[in-house]
Amino acid sequence: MVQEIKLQGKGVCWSLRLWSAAVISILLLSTCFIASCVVTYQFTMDKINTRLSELHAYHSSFTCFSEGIMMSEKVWSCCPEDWKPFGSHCYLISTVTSNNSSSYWMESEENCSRMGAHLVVIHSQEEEDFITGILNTRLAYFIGLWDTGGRQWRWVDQTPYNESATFWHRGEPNNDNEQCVILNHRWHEWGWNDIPCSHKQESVCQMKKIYL
Ligand code: MMA
Ligand code: CA
Repeated sequence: MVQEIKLQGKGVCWSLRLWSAAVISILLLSTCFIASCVVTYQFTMDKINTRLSELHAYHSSFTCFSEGIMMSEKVWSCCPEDWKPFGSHCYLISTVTSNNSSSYWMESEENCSRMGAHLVVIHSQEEEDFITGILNTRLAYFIGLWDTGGRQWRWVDQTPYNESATFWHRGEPNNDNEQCVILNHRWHEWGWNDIPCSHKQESVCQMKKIYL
């Protein structure tokens, strides 16, 4: 009888130790988990805030859209107010105000860049279709493509000019003295045309979305 009680006492002692070890481990693990959440959150917020304050110099408010279907992959993408979102970019139709310029194309690019953007760069049929869908068929718009000389076409964001993703009108480009490019509607079709940089045209600006 006495022996039995002793054995029971030892058992209680061991299970108590095991339980304490388990509780302490769980507490330690949850502390680590919470700490890593706090650090990750702080790091992400710092990155977003830096990008937002950079852009707040040009834009006072933004519109954000939720992307992704599953809760786990849900992100917010933002464009400055009045800019239109498509893919990973935001787009704005813009006009320069000056009345006398030797290069309205250059002025248009500078105007975009004052907003933290650049003249639009087009790399796919989908992007071409989205952009032409927001334009007025009676107007013409500068894009971020120019001839550095001798028909060497270059995009303003330095991405490579890919001949197989170009949307020139039939017969264009047609003139070595026309070193800037517009998007316009001709013969019921949107397309690109080289024109003199000194012509005054509307323009399309583009910038990367901000992801939250
Ligand atoms: C014509 C055609 C174009 C050229 C513009 C210049 C109206 O279109 O020749 O290729 O760029 O003129 O204004
Ligand atoms: Ca032309």
